Amino acid sequence: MDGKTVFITGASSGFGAACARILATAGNRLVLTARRINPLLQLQEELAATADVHIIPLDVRDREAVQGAVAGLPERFRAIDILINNAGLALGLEPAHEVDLDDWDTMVDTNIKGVMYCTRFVLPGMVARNRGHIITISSTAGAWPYPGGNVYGGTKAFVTQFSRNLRCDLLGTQVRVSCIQPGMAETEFSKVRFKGDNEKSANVYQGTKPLTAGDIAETVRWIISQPPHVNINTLELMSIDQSWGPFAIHRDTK
Ligand code: NDP
Ligand code: 8X3
Repeated sequence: MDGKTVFITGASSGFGAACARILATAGNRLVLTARRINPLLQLQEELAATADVHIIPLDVRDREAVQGAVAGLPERFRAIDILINNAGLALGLEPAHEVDLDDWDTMVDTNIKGVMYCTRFVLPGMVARNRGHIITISSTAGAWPYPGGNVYGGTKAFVTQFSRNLRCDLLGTQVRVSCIQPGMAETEFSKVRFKGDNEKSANVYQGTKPLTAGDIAETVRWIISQPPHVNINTLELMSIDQSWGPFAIHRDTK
């Protein structure tokens, strides 16, 4: 896979930055987006020798900004072959009755609406060219419930089902749609979830060998490199140190 134009959301850290690094080795054109410009500038400089990199400061919650970013791409980046819908976050781990509603709004706006906007503005070009690949990062949290996962898991269930439904709409075209559902991976994810509390975020991974951003990028590369007639629909992966728990049972001890 080379000579492709790849548009990545959330490229300033974690999975998105790792995808940029792994896809930059093949002579591709990369459009890297996120809210923080400095990490994007650093990545652009780091990858300059291997890929043509265009960076855009972009908040995926802003529908007009997403539309403008896609419409305003320089000519050589305009024909997007691969959209990696990666930008996203979890905020908090409180039970539903204690949660900060602003956190729920932010997760819905980013993880659901951001994916909707990017997909909707990129997809018409892919359909017109009859080629393309949309890869969306969901989560095990979208398939398996856990305490405090409430809206985060709900947003990820949305993107998993959205990806499947896109496949239905795109049947008869050569546009592929894939959804990746990673389990625990060590990135800035937990620092964001726990709002900068480094101790809490370190505890998540303590004593384990979590997935890395590189593992997810390698998975993306594998999905992309399948022959054009092979569509990976959904792919779930976890660290060997993570598994499911038993059903929780409340016993009345009165
Ligand atoms: P990181 O926090 O390291 O990266 C998240 C990226 O999303 C950052 O680049 C951030 O950039 C970007 N982002 C967040 N909000 C916005 C926004 N409003 N507009 C644009 N970009 C935004 O975490 P990960 O790399 O781990 O997370 C990537 C994706 O993977 C997320 O969707 C996450 O839910 C999912 N995931 C993570 C798992 C994990 O355990 N780490 C497991 C399963 C799924 P910036 O702040 O500069 O805008
Ligand atoms: C991130 C994995 O288990 O923290 O999506 O929800 S988890």
